[in-house]
Amino acid sequence: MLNDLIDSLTAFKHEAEEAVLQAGSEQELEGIRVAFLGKKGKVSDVLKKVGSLTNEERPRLGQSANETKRFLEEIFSKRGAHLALTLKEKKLQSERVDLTLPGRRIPTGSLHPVTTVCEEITKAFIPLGFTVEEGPDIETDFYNFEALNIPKDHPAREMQDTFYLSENFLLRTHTSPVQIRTMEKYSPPLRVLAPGTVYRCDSDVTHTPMFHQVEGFVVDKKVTFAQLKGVLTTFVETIFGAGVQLRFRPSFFPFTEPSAEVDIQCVICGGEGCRVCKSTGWLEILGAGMIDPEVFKAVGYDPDVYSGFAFGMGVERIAMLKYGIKDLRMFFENDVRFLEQF
Ligand code: 2U9
Repeated sequence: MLNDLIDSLTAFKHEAEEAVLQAGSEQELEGIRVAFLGKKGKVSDVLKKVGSLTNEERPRLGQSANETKRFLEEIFSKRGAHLALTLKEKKLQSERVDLTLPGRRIPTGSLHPVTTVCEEITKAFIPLGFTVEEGPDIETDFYNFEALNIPKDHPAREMQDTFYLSENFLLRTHTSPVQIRTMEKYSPPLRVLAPGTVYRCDSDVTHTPMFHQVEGFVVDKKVTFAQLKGVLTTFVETIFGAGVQLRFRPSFFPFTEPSAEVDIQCVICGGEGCRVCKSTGWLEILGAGMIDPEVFKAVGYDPDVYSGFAFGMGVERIAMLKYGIKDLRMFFENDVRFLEQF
């Protein structure tokens, strides 16, 4: 009997060895381990028969069973370690990263061309001693019109198709109110630039209800029209290049007297005449003039002591001329193929 049992244990070793080699996963291996070494496993079954042995035989079976258990535990442990390693290698292989692959480009945003040109215009005036001021988009009738010598019923109000929010409040039609507010806040001498968004109830191929302006003004004792010409010549040369000709045409604005519209030599044809300049050789780029004494009176400056000049330009128009953009509406369509060119 004892020998039969010991033979069974020896046979288990061979059986288990073969089964373990066949095990392809850790779960399978565990199943085999339980079949041999578990509470209801083959080794336990043999040990249950110890009652039928003599007192001398029992320790011999015990010894043989322990030796079999040690042997089995060792082959399970070795195979387990081997399977774990194989699994890890497979995982590493499948998750392999090719570090030599070129990176994917993440699309980045860029500044809107109107923002860029607005900054360029502003920067052109900084070396001339100008500082920048900003004001609210919603204005009162006083700051947008009255203080600028545009009283109620003045025909100039019709020129600037206004979005009224109420009888007294409106969307500013120009950035000039910023300059009125600046004059109220500070005393001369002043050299100030007012860039910003403006609104007019007007929409066609060459007008949008919202656009951008940069206005500027200088107030001091004895400011002259000659100084205005000097400042604008320097500005034009910074933005459009040295040697570009300017011309001043008489004009009218309620807030300046005398007033002028300023043209530059056509940047497309160099003055020869083309479709952009309508064969004139000139392009209108801004308006300007000496600040009207009535404007000084509205902010409490003495027009007999102080004089000043002011100018104003549309940023979209400057951007169109500088970059040869033919259609104003392109600025507001937000087509990235257009926007990313700047
Ligand atoms: C104060 C006094 C005077 C600002 C000026 C213009 C002439 C002008 C237009 C250009 C194209 C507006 O965007 S546009 O349609 N502007 O022609 N602007 S003088 O004069 C001022 C401003 C503030 C206190």
